[in-house]
Amino acid sequence: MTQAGRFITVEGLEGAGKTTCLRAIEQLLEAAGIERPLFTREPGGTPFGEALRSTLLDPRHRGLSAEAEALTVFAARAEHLAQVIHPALAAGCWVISDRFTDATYAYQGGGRGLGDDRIAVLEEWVQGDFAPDRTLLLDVDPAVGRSRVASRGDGEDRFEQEQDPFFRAARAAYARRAAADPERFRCIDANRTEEEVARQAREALADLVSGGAPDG
Ligand code: T5A
Repeated sequence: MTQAGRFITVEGLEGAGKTTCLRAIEQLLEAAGIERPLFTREPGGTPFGEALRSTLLDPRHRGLSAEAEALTVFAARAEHLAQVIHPALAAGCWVISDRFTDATYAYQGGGRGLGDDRIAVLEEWVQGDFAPDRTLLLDVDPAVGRSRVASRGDGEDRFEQEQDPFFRAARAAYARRAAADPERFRCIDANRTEEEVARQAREALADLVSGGAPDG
């Protein structure tokens, strides 16, 4: 049996509920008979990428320059693409990533104020015109997301220590990306209950899944 691999990304601010959404996607793919989906994340996804992730999230690096941050996420992404994403897609697997390049436009482009143009240079350099087939954007009020993260009670990483203006700018950058590419993006109201977010996630992928089950 063969199947066409698809690349799905899930985006949103902290506490948007990406974990819930990823569980719903896993169940959806299983029910549709899509075999061997690969779930991965950014920054991360490879030993090198996970090491960079730990460094990026470490609160001791508070004040890291926006440029260093952007270059680091793209270094991790280059390795993720070469070692994991491209090989899996070539083997016909679906790849589902918890964050990808839209997060760089949101956090470094918007939140840190680097702007889209400099991110676009790195994007072109690292990935050419490669892009997700579908991106689920979990749009959450930053205050709602942050209160969810706080109630988890496991401490704050370097990004979670940022303040409201940072998250508002990141949310606005995500919204601009989604508005500019409605073919790829599906916006999910992540202020709703976990069940409702899961339902919206399933709906957002229904067309791809129905066209992506194994043939033959
Ligand atoms: N980053 C990443 C960049 O700056 N640039 C980049 O290019 C990339 C790729 C990664 C950080 O790196 C930055 C962005 C990030 O700050 P991360 O851990 O991947 O960090 O991202 P976080 O957003 O911090 O992950 P979280 O785990 O905090 O968010 P989730 O996954 O969206 O939230 P989740 O599902 O764990 O839920 C959080 C809590 O809320 C509850 C859950 O039970 C949980 O307790 N919850 C809900 N409660 C009520 N209603 C709902 N609908 C709920 N959904 C979840």
